[in-house]
Amino acid sequence: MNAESHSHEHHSHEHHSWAEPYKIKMVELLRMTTRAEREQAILEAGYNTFLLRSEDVYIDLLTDSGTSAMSDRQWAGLMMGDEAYSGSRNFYHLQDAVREFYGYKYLVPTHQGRGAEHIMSKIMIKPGDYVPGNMYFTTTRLHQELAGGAFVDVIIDEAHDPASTHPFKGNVDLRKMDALVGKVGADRIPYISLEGCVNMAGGQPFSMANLRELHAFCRRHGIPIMLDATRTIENAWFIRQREEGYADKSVRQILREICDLTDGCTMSAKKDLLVNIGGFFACNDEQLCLKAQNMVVVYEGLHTYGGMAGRDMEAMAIGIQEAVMEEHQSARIGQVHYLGRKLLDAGVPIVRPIGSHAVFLDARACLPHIDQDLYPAQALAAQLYIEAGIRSMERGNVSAGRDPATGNNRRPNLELVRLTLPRRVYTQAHMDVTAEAVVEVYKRRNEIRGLKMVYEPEYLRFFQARFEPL
Ligand code: P71
Repeated sequence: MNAESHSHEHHSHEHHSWAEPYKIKMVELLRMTTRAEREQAILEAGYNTFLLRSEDVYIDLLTDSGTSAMSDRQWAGLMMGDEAYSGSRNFYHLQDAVREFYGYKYLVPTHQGRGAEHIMSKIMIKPGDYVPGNMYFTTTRLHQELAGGAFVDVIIDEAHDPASTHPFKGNVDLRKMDALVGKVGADRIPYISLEGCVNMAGGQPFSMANLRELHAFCRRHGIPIMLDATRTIENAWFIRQREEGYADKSVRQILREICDLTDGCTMSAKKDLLVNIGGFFACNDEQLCLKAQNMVVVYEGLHTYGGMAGRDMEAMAIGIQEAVMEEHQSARIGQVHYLGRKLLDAGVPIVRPIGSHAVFLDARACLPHIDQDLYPAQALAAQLYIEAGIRSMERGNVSAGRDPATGNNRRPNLELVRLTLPRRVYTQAHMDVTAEAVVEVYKRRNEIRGLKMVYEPEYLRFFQARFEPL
């Protein structure tokens, strides 16, 4: 099955437009800069796009995390915030929405995704445990390691190949799971962490068929499946588009079907759920919930707010309802694919198939003359900023960090620059400008040089590392 086959794409265009199902009520003015100003700004930022001031950015494609536009209904929800320390009505609204749309019985709110990961890792992982996952995510793996666990990658090989057009590159390789159970024993595997629209693989979904197989395998071995639900609604949309038997099911139904095959989740609500801040842990097991509730009061806040304001929980409850709307997902992912197709048509190497939340430039293919330890993706992201004031994010050797055993850079196969689209924020003309800028940088790729890392923090180095040009 080819996910990008032409007949398929024409079909979806003929039957429903993916134009925006909203209109614009308020705008935020952007500041334009000169090339000289941008050269100075990136120099001061140590060639790290995380260290730029947002006022120096024209089109901000750093992340889709907390950067989406809330609707008028969500803003109205903010005014209904119940800021009581305990038992806020907004908590109960959120719990009802999570029960209705995700199906998990128990909800423990947290300030954002990594807060939930911290709590889940602490209550579920014992030192010496192994935690399989369909590719690492930076914060997820760090919390697993800090709890004494070791992450084990069990995603299919295709996910590590930017050119593979497998329609479900987020799938788990059951042979890798079986080998891990054979090697360490199921009792040293506290859970498998399953991510939808796998971020580090390029926003690649898993299939329902794969999840069903994984579910059967895990039941046999008594291993819980903990979902990283951050972009699961987007994953549900891909299942509807690509998987046999799902064209007539709603995103909402598919989401429930996914969650019903899992035991709980962590959530960064800053993505799918259309809010600027928030997250949660959810599960079906009462004992596990009690442990999470007890841990959340140590690190986040009381178990009915977990670091969020009441108003944030209300905006999230409303965001869940908007996120499962078909026309929302179709416009959201449609816009990502519009940008991706422009770059493919121009011959720029990107991760295929085009994913959910971003277009990922293949920096290794763009800049084969730069060794990976001179950080080609970091250099490419800096050049894109200088070219047009567009901010992107390195997702390669800097993000992957060092192997704790050897101390060497991990040198991942995927050396990528992520152009991430906030939801409901930018226009088609912004996509055109972005594509033109990427093509300009690509044309002069042979002149781009690598970078030397001159400051390296201990944890999650990509956020604060500084570089100098060679
Ligand atoms: C993204 C982010 C934000 C981020 C985090 C770390 C490095 C760079 C950027 C956050 C996620 C995520 C998944 C799948 C958990 C988190 C943590 N993504 N799981 O993509 O994508 O959530 O940021 O709310 O703490 O830019 P959190």
